Amino acid sequence: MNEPIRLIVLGGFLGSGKTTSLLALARYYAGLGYRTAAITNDHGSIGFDTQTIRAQAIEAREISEGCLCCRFRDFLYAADDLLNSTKPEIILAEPVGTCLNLPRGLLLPISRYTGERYTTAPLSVLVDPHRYREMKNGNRAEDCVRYLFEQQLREADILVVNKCDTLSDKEQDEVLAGIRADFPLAQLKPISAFRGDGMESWGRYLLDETWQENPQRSAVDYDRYIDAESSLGYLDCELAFRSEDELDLIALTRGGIALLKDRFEEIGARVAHVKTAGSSGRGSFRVHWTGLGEPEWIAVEKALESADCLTVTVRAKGDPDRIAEVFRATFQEVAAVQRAEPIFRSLRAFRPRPPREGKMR
Ligand SMILES: Nc1nc2c(ncn2[C@@H]2O[C@H](COP(=O)(O)OP(=O)(O)OP(=O)(O)O)[C@@H](O)[C@H]2O)c(=O)[nH]1
Ligand SMILES: [Mg+2]
Repeated sequence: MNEPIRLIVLGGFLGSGKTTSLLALARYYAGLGYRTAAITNDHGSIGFDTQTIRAQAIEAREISEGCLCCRFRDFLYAADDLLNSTKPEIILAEPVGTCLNLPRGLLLPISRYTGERYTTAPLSVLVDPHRYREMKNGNRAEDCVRYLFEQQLREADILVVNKCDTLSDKEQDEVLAGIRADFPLAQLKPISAFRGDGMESWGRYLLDETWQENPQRSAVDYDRYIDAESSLGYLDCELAFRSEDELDLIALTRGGIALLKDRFEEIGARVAHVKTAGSSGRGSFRVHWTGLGEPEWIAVEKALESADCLTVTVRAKGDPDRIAEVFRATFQEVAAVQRAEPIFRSLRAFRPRPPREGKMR
């Protein structure tokens, strides 16, 4: 009989760095000679993270329109499909950044029903230290979102404190001490997925067969979970531009994101993660903005699409219809500066379906 495949689940709030860490882990395991594949998860069907992961030549399957626990059967189909096609030794799975109840909703049924094919690694929950501080100070986050954030941390076997490259040694010590005091029974792994710091210690632990489950886990309050999930509006959009002159997509996107920041603030929409991918004759790029600090621009080697086009997903606390209205007006305005007209090939905004307790679909 074949060895069971190691299934590594990377949880954590929106923008905490799950996709970046998944790619860093895949690189680390490739260096050790393992074949890896990925399962991604999105409320929409635009597949932003899937494209990012496939661009690194990693085989990926995507579960859309619902979280991994609610789509458990689809998750198993996806894992089995990978198993039968690319035969990975390790599958790295990224649930949506609002997913809760991963130990009971995903890891337990995997062990119970498919233990001969898959062996689960300890649950990692990525933490953005700046979000942690924001949630702890509590002046921006409303209760239900803070509940979701903290409950995600309570579920973790390993709390992976990411983005340590953005902290001084003193700040890192303070954040780690705070997290250790709040969640004393989870393993703590500081990393920088960007720089690769801490990957060895975390990556090895994920392969360790002798790991201990965090005994601190408490039951999920589904009412608060549902409130949090539906309070975070979701938007995805694919847009192109009609223009007589040559378009400067980078300048247009820069203007669009800057204006969105102001407009979202005006309507009280609090950004958790805006992800943008663009492709033009002048090059391809991704822009991430987590609502903390400045948007981050990443140059991408491979054009995601040939024409001047943008893919945008937004997760922000606020009314999705208002968010969509503002989004549309913003891109009309910044396109007009270049005498261009946006063509919204698709634009959808909604409150994600409430997670359903104990229901497998
Ligand atoms: N400075 C720094 N930034 C990071 C690091 N890891 C991720 N980021 C940035 O954090 C932002 C969010 O990263 P993602 O990997 O997309 O986060 P995610 O958790 O997958 O986000 P969702 O899929 O929306 O939930 C991006 O701007 C990343 O470049 C890190 O180690 N250091
Ligand atoms: Mg992601």
